[in-house]
Amino acid sequence: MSNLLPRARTYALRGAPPFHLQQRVGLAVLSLLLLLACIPATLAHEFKVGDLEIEHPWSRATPPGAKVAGGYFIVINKGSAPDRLLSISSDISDKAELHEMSVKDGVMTMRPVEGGLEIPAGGKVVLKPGAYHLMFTGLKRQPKQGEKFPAMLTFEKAGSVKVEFAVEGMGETGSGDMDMDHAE
Ligand SMILES: [Cu+2]
Repeated sequence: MSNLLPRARTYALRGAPPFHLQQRVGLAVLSLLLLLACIPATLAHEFKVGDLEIEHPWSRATPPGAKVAGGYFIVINKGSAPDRLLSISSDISDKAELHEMSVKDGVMTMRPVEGGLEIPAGGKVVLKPGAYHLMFTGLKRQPKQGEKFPAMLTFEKAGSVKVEFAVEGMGETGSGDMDMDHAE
């Protein structure tokens, strides 16, 4: 802070409004606080294994009696070779499958992805409602909004990683809109 004083004096001598410097210091402090506030959230929602980063796994609360729940996240491959998401498991359900959704002749269909999902070298795949997604089938209990449940993702090269799915509200559609196209 010591080097601020001569600058403050310079401003005062030039007749600059005294609040000018205060405003700037205030903005710097605000930015720093925002930055610090963001760090724990980012760490809590990001998982790494090998060259892969898994960002913000999330699911949705389900109505009583529901047998399936979706699972979504972004996976980024920072490596120079493609990898493949092979399987998923979680205590919340009997099974977890990888699905893709598409519209054919105006009918929305959902089917399992055969042979795993490729994560291109240096690329990313977005799992979201209306596109690639996980489906937890045979739910043993209903995921509740605000909780997190663990799951294991297994990749061909990077291996297995334990992640936590943050459960959001029933109407949540994710950051993007509900487009029915495949993710690239
Ligand atoms: Cu599905």
